[in-house]
Formats: sequence, structure tokens, C-alpha cells
Amino acid sequence: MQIPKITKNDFIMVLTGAGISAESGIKTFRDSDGLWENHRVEDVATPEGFIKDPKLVWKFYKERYIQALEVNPNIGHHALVDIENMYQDNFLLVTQNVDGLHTIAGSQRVIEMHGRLQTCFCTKCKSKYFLHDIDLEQEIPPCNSCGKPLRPDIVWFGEMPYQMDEIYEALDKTTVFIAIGTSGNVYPAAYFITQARQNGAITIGVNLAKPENSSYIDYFFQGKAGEVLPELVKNLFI
Ligand code: BV8
Ligand code: ZN
Repeated sequence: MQIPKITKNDFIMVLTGAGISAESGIKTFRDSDGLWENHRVEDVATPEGFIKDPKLVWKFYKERYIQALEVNPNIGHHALVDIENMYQDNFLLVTQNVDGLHTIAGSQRVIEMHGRLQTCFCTKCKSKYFLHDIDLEQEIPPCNSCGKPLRPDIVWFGEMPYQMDEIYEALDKTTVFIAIGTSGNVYPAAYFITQARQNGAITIGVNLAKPENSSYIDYFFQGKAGEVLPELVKNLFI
């Protein structure tokens, strides 16, 4: 499939979802045997769910935090580091993932718009903590400063994703938008491709299956991120 060569004058925004971490062994959300098969979203990924059963929510995120400690970034994550090194300040990676694998792989220009498993904060005084600094044996870890319950540093449904201003600012200058490993179900992330295209960007999709918002994808590469991305880097970028 012939796509225009991407030059140094382009600004590249990449949006990743759970699919890029699948080859590292982390479950996605909506694939079969995905996370949402064993948990109701309302129970574990909403503020109401946390208020109703904070122990259940902490158990859900602690399990994912511990699993994320045991896995490594894969070829797909490393391919994005290569693109960032080529494009430097003309590159931004926005991830919906909370596993931290992009940062471990070496990505620096990263926005974790749905938060991260590795940190938590106090429900009252907002003090922030790393999970590796707190006693995870406690079912609901308390804040060292004020004693109130800590909560995972995760953007739940109904909450404002992080750093939206920076994301919208970058979207305005994006000339190449690449969506990788995301089903396009969750907003506002699923709308970024529409906004990029409306701003005149070319849009590229890399996904195992056709995503919900595929009508906005100019060039679609069906397959595993870890297999498609290295080829893309070789052929697309000069
Ligand atoms: C907000 C917590 C206001 C973190 C998550 C009706 C219409 C529009 C919007 C709404 C609506 N009703 C409600 C809303 C808002 C709601 C929403 O979008 N709901 C959806 C379900 C309709 N959104 C919100 O509440 C957001 N906040 O709207 O605030 C606002 C509005 C505008 C501007 C500012 C503020 C908050 C959303 C964040 C919710 N938190 N999770 C956690 O526990 O991890 S979302 C959750 O889904 C994860 O964060 C995940 O990242 C995200 C998206 O999932 P994907 O990453 O796409 O994963 P999925 O499994 O779905 O797909 C994986 C894909 O990979 C598949 O396509 C598969 O084929 C592919 N794949 C698999 N293996 C591979 C692969 N691809 C390549 N290679 C492979 N190897
Ligand atoms: Zn506190």
C-alpha cells in the first residue's frame, strides 16, 4: 500500500491502546478473555464503584500493577521509541494504557491520559504515592499525611482524562496521526483521529481487527503491532 513518505517537517501523534501491550502478555479489555469479561466496568473502573467497594477496586488494580511488574515492553513499544528518536519535538505519544511499558521502553514524549498503575493518590488531600512505597498488604492503603483512603491514579469512566490541553494543542499541529492497538470505543481518545483528519492530517491505523472508528483511517495495516510497526518504521519514515 503506497503511503506518502513522512518527512522531517511532519508532526507525528501516536495514540496507543491495550493492543500494543498484548504481545507483552497483558490482557486487553474487549478481546475475548479480556479484562471486561471478568469484571463489570461499573464495579471496578468508575468513581461510584470505588465508593461502593474500595477493596474490590484496589484488588483489581493491585493485581494489574503486580502483573505489569512482571512483563516487559515488546517490539511494538521499541519501534515507537525509534520514531520518537527520529522526530524528537515533532513527535508525541498519547497512550490510553496504564501499564507504564512505553516509559520503560524508553519513550519520553508520552502522555498517559488514563493514568498509571504505578502511582496512587489520597482521596482527601491528593498527596501522591508510588505503589512500591506503600504497604500493599492493606486492603485500602491509608494516606500517611491525613489517614484517609488512597485511590489508584487511574482515570475512571466519567472522569476527566489527564493533560487534555496538551493533547488538543498537539492535535492542532498533527500532520500524521497513527492509532495503534485500540478498538476506538472510548472517548475522548477515540475522537482524536477525527480531529486530526479534520485538521488535514493523514491517518494510519495498526490493529489486529478493524477498530470502531476505522472510517477515519486513511491507511490501515491489519496485524500485530510488534510485526507491523518495525516494517512501518523502515518503509514510511525517511
Ligand atoms: C470523559 C481505566 C468527560 C483505566 C478506562 C457516549 C458517547 C461518547 C462518550 C461517552 C458516552 N458515554 C460515556 C462516555 C464517556 C466515556 C466513554 O467513552 N464510554 C464509552 C465506553 C462509550 N468516557 C469517559 O468517561 C472518559 N471521560 O469522557 O470525561 C470529558 C469528555 C471530553 C473531554 C474531556 C472530558 C474517561 C475514559 C477513561 C476510562 N478509563 N480505563 C484502566 O483500568 O485501564 S478506559 C479503558 O478502555 C482503558 O483505559 C483502555 O485503554 C481504554 C480503551 O480500550 P483499548 O485500549 O482500545 O483496548 P480494547 O481492548 O478495547 O481494544 C484493544 C484493541 O487492540 C482491539 O481492537 C484489538 O483488535 C487490538 N489488538 C489486540 N492485540 C493486538 C492488537 N492490535 C495490535 N497488535 C496486537 N498484538
Ligand atoms: Zn491525605
